[in-house]
Amino acid sequence: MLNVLQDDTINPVEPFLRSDRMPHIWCPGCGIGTTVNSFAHALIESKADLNSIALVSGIGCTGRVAGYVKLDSFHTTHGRAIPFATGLKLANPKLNVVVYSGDGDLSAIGGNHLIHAARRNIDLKVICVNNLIYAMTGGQTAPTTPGHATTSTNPYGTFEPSFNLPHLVEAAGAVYVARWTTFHVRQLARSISEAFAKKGFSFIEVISPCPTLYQRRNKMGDGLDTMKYYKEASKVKNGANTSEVGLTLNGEIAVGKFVDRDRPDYQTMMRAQYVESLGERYIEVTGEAEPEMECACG
Ligand SMILES: Cc1ncc(C[n+]2csc(CCOP(=O)(O)OP(=O)(O)O)c2C)c(N)n1
Ligand code: SF4
Ligand SMILES: [Mg+2]
Repeated sequence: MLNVLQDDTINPVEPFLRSDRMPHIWCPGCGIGTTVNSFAHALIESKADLNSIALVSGIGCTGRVAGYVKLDSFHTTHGRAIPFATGLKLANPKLNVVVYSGDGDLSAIGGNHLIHAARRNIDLKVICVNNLIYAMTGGQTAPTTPGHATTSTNPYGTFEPSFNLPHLVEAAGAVYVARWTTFHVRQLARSISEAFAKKGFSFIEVISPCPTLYQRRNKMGDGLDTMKYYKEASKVKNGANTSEVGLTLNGEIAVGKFVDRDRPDYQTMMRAQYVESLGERYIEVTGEAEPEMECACG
Protein backbone atom coordinates (compact mmCIF):
# COMPACT_ATOMS: atom_id res chain seq x y z
CA MET A 1 0.00 0.00 0.00
CA LEU A 2 1.03 3.60 -0.58
CA ASN A 3 3.09 4.91 2.33
CA VAL A 4 0.99 8.01 2.89
CA LEU A 5 2.66 8.86 6.19
CA GLN A 6 6.03 9.38 4.51
CA ASP A 7 4.80 11.28 1.48
CA ASP A 8 3.70 14.73 2.60
CA THR A 9 2.47 15.66 -0.88
CA ILE A 10 -0.49 13.33 -0.36
CA ASN A 11 -3.28 13.97 2.10
CA PRO A 12 -3.09 10.81 4.25
CA VAL A 13 -6.83 10.33 4.00
CA GLU A 14 -7.06 10.61 0.23
CA PRO A 15 -6.23 6.98 -0.61
CA PHE A 16 -9.24 5.91 1.50
CA LEU A 17 -11.73 8.06 -0.39
CA ARG A 18 -13.41 7.80 -3.77
CA SER A 19 -12.20 11.20 -4.95
CA ASP A 20 -14.19 10.87 -8.17
CA ARG A 21 -17.35 11.20 -6.04
CA MET A 22 -16.30 14.61 -4.69
CA PRO A 23 -17.63 17.15 -3.93
CA HIS A 24 -19.61 15.40 -1.21
CA ILE A 25 -23.17 16.35 -0.25
CA TRP A 26 -22.46 17.39 3.36
CA CYS A 27 -23.17 20.99 4.41
CA PRO A 28 -20.44 23.37 5.62
CA GLY A 29 -19.72 22.70 9.30
CA CYS A 30 -21.31 19.23 9.24
CA GLY A 31 -19.44 16.77 11.45
CA ILE A 32 -19.86 13.63 9.36
CA GLY A 33 -16.76 14.27 7.21
CA THR A 34 -14.71 14.79 10.38
CA THR A 35 -15.71 11.31 11.55
CA VAL A 36 -14.61 9.87 8.20
CA ASN A 37 -11.22 11.54 8.66
CA SER A 38 -10.85 9.80 12.05
CA PHE A 39 -12.01 6.53 10.51
CA ALA A 40 -9.33 6.79 7.79
CA HIS A 41 -6.67 7.54 10.42
CA ALA A 42 -7.82 4.49 12.38
CA LEU A 43 -7.35 2.37 9.24
CA ILE A 44 -3.82 3.74 8.89
CA GLU A 45 -2.95 3.30 12.60
CA SER A 46 -4.41 -0.18 12.96
CA LYS A 47 -2.70 -1.30 9.71
CA ALA A 48 -5.98 -2.99 8.87
CA ASP A 49 -6.02 -5.11 5.73
CA LEU A 50 -8.35 -3.04 3.56
CA ASN A 51 -9.35 -6.10 1.55
CA SER A 52 -10.80 -7.63 4.70
CA ILE A 53 -13.05 -4.68 5.49
CA ALA A 54 -16.66 -4.27 4.44
CA LEU A 55 -18.50 -1.09 5.39
CA VAL A 56 -22.28 -1.00 5.58
CA SER A 57 -24.46 2.10 5.94
CA GLY A 58 -28.18 2.69 6.16
CA ILE A 59 -30.00 5.74 4.80
CA GLY A 60 -29.41 9.31 5.93
CA CYS A 61 -26.73 11.99 5.65
CA THR A 62 -24.41 9.63 7.55
CA GLY A 63 -25.42 6.76 5.32
CA ARG A 64 -23.64 8.53 2.45
CA VAL A 65 -20.32 7.48 3.98
CA ALA A 66 -20.66 4.14 2.19
CA GLY A 67 -20.46 5.93 -1.14
CA TYR A 68 -17.35 7.94 -0.33
CA VAL A 69 -14.96 5.37 1.16
CA LYS A 70 -12.71 3.36 -1.14
CA LEU A 71 -13.59 0.03 0.46
CA ASP A 72 -16.09 -2.69 -0.29
CA SER A 73 -19.12 -0.77 0.89
CA PHE A 74 -22.88 -1.16 0.83
CA HIS A 75 -25.54 1.54 1.10
CA THR A 76 -28.47 -0.49 2.34
CA THR A 77 -32.08 0.41 3.12
CA HIS A 78 -33.13 2.53 6.09
CA GLY A 79 -32.62 0.75 9.41
CA ARG A 80 -31.24 -2.41 7.83
CA ALA A 81 -27.48 -1.84 7.99
CA ILE A 82 -27.06 -4.21 10.96
CA PRO A 83 -28.96 -7.18 9.51
CA PHE A 84 -27.16 -6.73 6.18
CA ALA A 85 -23.81 -6.58 8.02
CA THR A 86 -24.77 -9.63 10.10
CA GLY A 87 -25.40 -11.61 6.92
CA LEU A 88 -22.01 -10.59 5.52
CA LYS A 89 -20.23 -11.62 8.71
CA LEU A 90 -22.01 -14.98 8.90
CA ALA A 91 -21.26 -15.77 5.26
CA ASN A 92 -17.62 -14.70 5.49
CA PRO A 93 -16.37 -14.75 9.10
CA LYS A 94 -12.95 -13.45 8.03
CA LEU A 95 -14.39 -10.07 7.11
CA ASN A 96 -14.02 -7.08 9.39
CA VAL A 97 -17.53 -5.66 9.11
CA VAL A 98 -18.13 -2.00 9.98
CA VAL A 99 -21.59 -0.48 10.28
CA TYR A 100 -21.46 3.30 9.79
CA SER A 101 -24.79 5.02 10.18
CA GLY A 102 -26.90 7.70 11.81
CA ASP A 103 -28.67 7.79 15.16
CA GLY A 104 -32.10 7.59 13.53
CA ASP A 105 -31.15 4.74 11.23
CA LEU A 106 -29.60 2.69 14.03
CA SER A 107 -31.80 3.48 17.03
CA ALA A 108 -35.24 4.29 15.55
CA ILE A 109 -36.24 2.18 12.54
CA GLY A 110 -33.19 -0.04 13.14
CA GLY A 111 -33.43 -0.07 16.93
CA ASN A 112 -34.60 -3.66 17.15
CA HIS A 113 -31.65 -4.87 15.09
CA LEU A 114 -29.27 -2.82 17.24
CA ILE A 115 -30.30 -4.38 20.54
CA HIS A 116 -30.38 -7.92 19.18
CA ALA A 117 -26.98 -7.65 17.52
CA ALA A 118 -25.60 -6.45 20.87
CA ARG A 119 -27.42 -9.25 22.73
CA ARG A 120 -26.04 -11.87 20.34
CA ASN A 121 -22.61 -10.23 20.43
CA ILE A 122 -22.27 -10.28 16.66
CA ASP A 123 -18.72 -9.33 15.72
CA LEU A 124 -19.53 -5.91 14.19
CA LYS A 125 -17.94 -2.51 14.67
CA VAL A 126 -20.75 0.03 14.78
CA ILE A 127 -19.98 3.73 14.33
CA CYS A 128 -23.08 5.78 15.11
CA VAL A 129 -22.94 9.43 14.08
CA ASN A 130 -25.38 11.04 16.49
CA ASN A 131 -26.49 14.48 15.36
CA LEU A 132 -29.56 14.14 17.61
CA ILE A 133 -32.10 14.29 14.76
CA TYR A 134 -33.20 12.81 11.45
CA ALA A 135 -31.12 15.23 9.40
CA MET A 136 -31.54 14.07 5.83
CA THR A 137 -35.32 14.29 5.92
CA GLY A 138 -35.56 17.77 7.46
CA GLY A 139 -34.58 17.65 11.12
CA GLN A 140 -37.37 15.65 12.71
CA THR A 141 -37.26 14.46 16.34
CA ALA A 142 -35.31 11.20 16.72
CA PRO A 143 -35.15 8.83 19.71
CA THR A 144 -31.88 10.60 20.58
CA THR A 145 -33.20 14.18 20.57
CA PRO A 146 -32.66 15.64 24.05
CA GLY A 147 -35.60 17.03 26.00
CA HIS A 148 -36.61 20.65 25.19
CA ALA A 149 -34.69 20.69 21.88
CA THR A 150 -36.58 22.29 19.01
CA THR A 151 -37.00 20.20 15.87
CA SER A 152 -39.16 20.39 12.76
CA THR A 153 -41.71 18.06 14.34
CA ASN A 154 -41.51 19.57 17.83
CA PRO A 155 -41.38 23.32 17.15
CA TYR A 156 -42.25 24.03 20.81
CA GLY A 157 -39.57 21.66 22.10
CA THR A 158 -39.40 17.91 22.53
CA PHE A 159 -40.97 16.41 25.61
CA GLU A 160 -40.47 12.67 25.17
CA PRO A 161 -37.58 10.94 26.96
CA SER A 162 -34.59 10.15 24.75
CA PHE A 163 -32.34 7.11 24.45
CA ASN A 164 -28.99 7.10 26.18
CA LEU A 165 -27.31 4.97 23.51
CA PRO A 166 -24.22 3.82 25.46
CA HIS A 167 -26.48 2.61 28.28
CA LEU A 168 -28.85 0.90 25.85
CA VAL A 169 -26.15 -1.08 24.05
CA GLU A 170 -24.27 -1.93 27.23
CA ALA A 171 -27.47 -3.29 28.79
CA ALA A 172 -28.12 -5.29 25.61
CA GLY A 173 -24.65 -6.87 25.74
CA ALA A 174 -22.07 -4.85 23.75
CA VAL A 175 -18.46 -5.65 24.67
CA TYR A 176 -16.98 -2.27 23.70
CA VAL A 177 -18.77 1.06 24.12
CA ALA A 178 -17.24 4.50 23.65
CA ARG A 179 -18.46 8.00 22.98
CA TRP A 180 -16.59 10.97 21.52
CA THR A 181 -17.56 14.18 19.78
CA THR A 182 -16.23 15.47 16.47
CA PHE A 183 -13.91 17.66 18.54
CA HIS A 184 -12.12 14.48 19.74
CA VAL A 185 -10.65 13.39 16.43
CA ARG A 186 -7.63 11.53 17.83
CA GLN A 187 -9.53 9.80 20.61
CA LEU A 188 -12.16 8.75 18.09
CA ALA A 189 -9.51 7.29 15.76
CA ARG A 190 -8.01 5.40 18.73
CA SER A 191 -11.38 3.97 19.71
CA ILE A 192 -12.05 2.82 16.16
CA SER A 193 -8.61 1.12 16.10
CA GLU A 194 -9.42 -0.57 19.43
CA ALA A 195 -12.75 -1.77 18.07
CA PHE A 196 -10.92 -3.33 15.11
CA ALA A 197 -8.87 -5.36 17.57
CA LYS A 198 -11.92 -6.45 19.56
CA LYS A 199 -14.05 -9.51 18.83
CA GLY A 200 -17.71 -8.94 19.44
CA PHE A 201 -20.22 -6.12 19.24
CA SER A 202 -18.45 -2.74 19.49
CA PHE A 203 -20.37 0.52 19.52
CA ILE A 204 -18.83 3.95 19.11
CA GLU A 205 -21.13 6.94 19.35
CA VAL A 206 -19.88 10.19 17.82
CA ILE A 207 -21.75 13.33 18.81
CA SER A 208 -21.73 15.43 15.66
CA PRO A 209 -23.17 18.80 14.65
CA CYS A 210 -25.89 19.34 12.09
CA PRO A 211 -25.57 23.13 11.81
CA THR A 212 -28.19 23.30 9.07
CA LEU A 213 -31.05 21.81 11.06
CA TYR A 214 -30.31 21.06 14.73
CA GLN A 215 -27.82 23.81 15.66
CA ARG A 216 -29.71 26.51 13.76
CA ARG A 217 -33.11 25.65 15.25
CA ASN A 218 -31.63 25.49 18.74
CA LYS A 219 -29.67 28.73 18.36
CA MET A 220 -26.37 26.94 18.93
CA GLY A 221 -24.47 28.82 16.24
CA ASP A 222 -22.47 27.31 13.39
CA GLY A 223 -20.08 24.38 13.17
CA LEU A 224 -17.24 26.29 14.80
CA ASP A 225 -19.46 27.42 17.72
CA THR A 226 -20.39 23.78 18.21
CA MET A 227 -16.72 22.76 18.36
CA LYS A 228 -16.25 25.32 21.14
CA TYR A 229 -19.30 23.93 22.94
CA TYR A 230 -18.01 20.35 22.57
CA LYS A 231 -14.59 21.42 23.87
CA GLU A 232 -16.03 23.17 26.93
CA ALA A 233 -18.89 20.79 27.72
CA SER A 234 -17.07 17.46 27.28
CA LYS A 235 -15.74 15.61 30.31
CA VAL A 236 -13.62 12.51 29.80
CA LYS A 237 -15.11 9.78 31.99
CA ASN A 238 -13.49 6.49 31.04
CA GLY A 239 -15.27 3.58 32.69
CA ALA A 240 -18.27 5.77 33.61
CA ASN A 241 -21.51 4.17 34.68
CA THR A 242 -23.41 4.40 31.39
CA SER A 243 -26.70 5.05 33.20
CA GLU A 244 -25.20 8.45 34.03
CA VAL A 245 -24.06 9.56 30.57
CA GLY A 246 -27.41 10.63 29.08
CA LEU A 247 -27.33 13.84 27.05
CA THR A 248 -29.20 17.10 27.66
CA LEU A 249 -29.79 20.06 25.36
CA ASN A 250 -26.88 22.27 26.45
CA GLY A 251 -25.33 20.27 29.26
CA GLU A 252 -22.23 18.22 29.93
CA ILE A 253 -21.21 15.58 27.39
CA ALA A 254 -19.58 12.59 29.05
CA VAL A 255 -17.03 11.11 26.65
CA GLY A 256 -14.57 8.25 26.88
CA LYS A 257 -14.37 4.49 26.73
CA PHE A 258 -17.21 3.32 28.95
CA VAL A 259 -17.16 -0.44 28.42
CA ASP A 260 -14.39 -2.87 27.41
CA ARG A 261 -15.18 -6.46 28.36
CA ASP A 262 -15.04 -9.92 26.84
CA ARG A 263 -17.58 -12.64 26.23
CA PRO A 264 -17.93 -15.18 23.41
CA ASP A 265 -19.23 -13.71 20.17
CA TYR A 266 -22.16 -15.17 18.24
CA GLN A 267 -20.12 -17.29 15.85
CA THR A 268 -17.98 -18.77 18.65
CA MET A 269 -21.14 -19.75 20.54
CA MET A 270 -22.74 -21.12 17.37
CA ARG A 271 -19.69 -23.21 16.55
CA ALA A 272 -19.49 -24.62 20.09
CA GLN A 273 -23.17 -25.57 19.98
CA TYR A 274 -22.96 -27.24 16.56
CA VAL A 275 -19.74 -29.10 17.37
CA GLU A 276 -21.36 -30.41 20.56
CA SER A 277 -24.54 -31.47 18.76
CA LEU A 278 -23.26 -32.57 15.36
CA GLY A 279 -19.65 -33.52 16.00
CA GLU A 280 -17.84 -34.27 12.74
CA ARG A 281 -20.97 -33.66 10.71
CA TYR A 282 -20.63 -29.95 11.37
CA ILE A 283 -19.13 -28.13 8.37
CA GLU A 284 -17.84 -24.72 9.28
CA VAL A 285 -18.60 -21.74 7.04
CA THR A 286 -15.21 -20.26 6.18
CA GLY A 287 -16.07 -17.74 3.52
CA GLU A 288 -14.09 -19.73 0.95
CA ALA A 289 -15.96 -20.84 -2.18
CA GLU A 290 -17.76 -24.09 -1.40
CA PRO A 291 -16.82 -27.12 -3.58
CA GLU A 292 -19.49 -27.94 -6.12
CA MET A 293 -21.98 -30.37 -4.58
CA GLU A 294 -23.46 -33.17 -6.60
CA CYS A 295 -27.20 -32.93 -6.84
CA ALA A 296 -28.78 -35.65 -4.70
CA CYS A 297 -31.77 -35.90 -7.04
CA GLY A 298 -29.57 -37.37 -9.80
C1 LIG B 1 -38.29 2.77 5.19
C2 LIG B 1 -37.92 4.22 5.19
N1 LIG B 1 -38.51 5.05 6.07
C3 LIG B 1 -38.18 6.35 6.09
C4 LIG B 1 -37.23 6.83 5.24
C5 LIG B 1 -36.89 8.30 5.27
N2 LIG B 1 -35.62 8.57 5.89
C6 LIG B 1 -34.48 8.66 5.18
S1 LIG B 1 -33.15 9.07 6.10
C7 LIG B 1 -34.13 9.14 7.50
C8 LIG B 1 -33.57 9.54 8.84
C9 LIG B 1 -32.10 9.57 8.90
O1 LIG B 1 -31.69 9.97 10.18
P1 LIG B 1 -30.31 9.48 10.74
O2 LIG B 1 -30.16 8.03 10.63
O3 LIG B 1 -30.14 10.07 12.10
O4 LIG B 1 -29.26 10.08 9.69
P2 LIG B 1 -28.76 11.59 9.50
O5 LIG B 1 -29.41 12.06 8.23
O6 LIG B 1 -29.17 12.36 10.69
O7 LIG B 1 -27.27 11.44 9.39
C10 LIG B 1 -35.46 8.85 7.23
C11 LIG B 1 -36.54 8.83 8.23
C12 LIG B 1 -36.59 5.93 4.35
N3 LIG B 1 -35.63 6.32 3.52
N4 LIG B 1 -36.96 4.64 4.34
S1 SF4 C 1 -28.29 18.31 6.88
FE1 SF4 C 1 -27.06 18.28 8.76
S2 SF4 C 1 -26.26 16.16 8.93
FE2 SF4 C 1 -27.00 16.47 6.82
S3 SF4 C 1 -25.17 17.10 5.69
FE3 SF4 C 1 -26.21 18.98 6.34
S4 SF4 C 1 -25.25 19.50 8.31
FE4 SF4 C 1 -24.72 17.35 7.86
MG1 LIG D 1 -29.20 11.77 12.73
